[in-house]
Amino acid sequence: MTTLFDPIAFGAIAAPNRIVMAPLTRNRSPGAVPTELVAEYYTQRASAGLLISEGTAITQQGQGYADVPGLYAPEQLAAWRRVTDKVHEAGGRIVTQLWHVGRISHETLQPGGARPVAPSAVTAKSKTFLVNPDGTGGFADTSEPRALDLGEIPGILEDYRRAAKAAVEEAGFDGVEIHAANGYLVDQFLRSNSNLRTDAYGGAIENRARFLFKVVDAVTEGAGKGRVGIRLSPVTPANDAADPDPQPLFEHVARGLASRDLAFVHVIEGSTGGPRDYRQGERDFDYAAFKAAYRDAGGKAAWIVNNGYDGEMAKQAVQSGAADLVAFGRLFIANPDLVERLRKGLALNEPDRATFYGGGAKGYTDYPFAA
Ligand code: 8OZ
Repeated sequence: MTTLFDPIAFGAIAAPNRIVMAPLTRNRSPGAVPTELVAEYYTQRASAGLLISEGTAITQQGQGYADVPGLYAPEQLAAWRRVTDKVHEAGGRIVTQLWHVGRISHETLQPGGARPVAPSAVTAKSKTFLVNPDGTGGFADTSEPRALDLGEIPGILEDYRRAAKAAVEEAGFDGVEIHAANGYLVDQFLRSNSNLRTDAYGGAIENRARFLFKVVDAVTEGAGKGRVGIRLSPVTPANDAADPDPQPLFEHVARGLASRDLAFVHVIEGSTGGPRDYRQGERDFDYAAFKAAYRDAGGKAAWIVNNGYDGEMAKQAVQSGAADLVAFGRLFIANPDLVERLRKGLALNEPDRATFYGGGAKGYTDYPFAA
């Protein structure tokens, strides 16, 4: 019987266990450059089977929140190299999450104060987080986006390819995860409420999924085969993502991904950070059918599940074969040694919400290891 603590190899990655640290936005990289504290934070968690970095902007246009790190300037890549070197010295593995927020941004974060870009000029009913010049932080409505011209799409795909290549070759990551979840740019193309395009990227499911597949191909060209994963959230309402019937949309996505040589597919079940039984439209989403669509089409990637798992649920998911690995978010914020705690059945530290976003060491690198 396969357990949560058994090793697994997928693509170019060999993990000593099936416990993954989920990507977690922490807003502790002023000027988009990760600090030494960021390196310490990830290194503390290096016993995870795989670390997935917080969402990291592929370009300044892809930035949507204050103090989120990037992959588009030499000093950002050099700083990430210090992070990945420390993680590797500690025996860990780390991929970075490639992030373009699309319309979930604010003019003050964009190059030249421009409007954020999106599939269509539809403002999200969502907030972003900004830091004021006096250092205080606050939530702000997302700005009205402008629709991407058809002719601009190759440039965005090139941004993905370049960031993926730099992430592996310069920043030293073991691979990359494409952020295609939670209402950001790739998800905005998928959903009928944010994609009103009438060209080859809008309308029918096949068209709305086109951008995602092109991003996967560009990122694979940049990072190399076996070094690319993707994160999807079929039903989440995060950032105003909505679709009347996600099942056929995501089964189409699953079939298209099957032929693309991914290392892993990472699925958020339910509402991100919220109820697992959340649904969009008339019917419950069938996650087993979604996975079967991928496997039946020949997909070989490792299957990572996420959202509200505790140790028991995770053990069950791996033992039953429902998943190959399980990603934990909040539990990893509060427990740097989560693997050991789950293995030994030790008590868990409680995460402190007040220090999730922004700040320094408090609530970041000061959670205690088990005695
Ligand atoms: C929480 C706060 C800001 C961003 C996501 C990257 O939902 C995020 C995010 C989460 O994927």
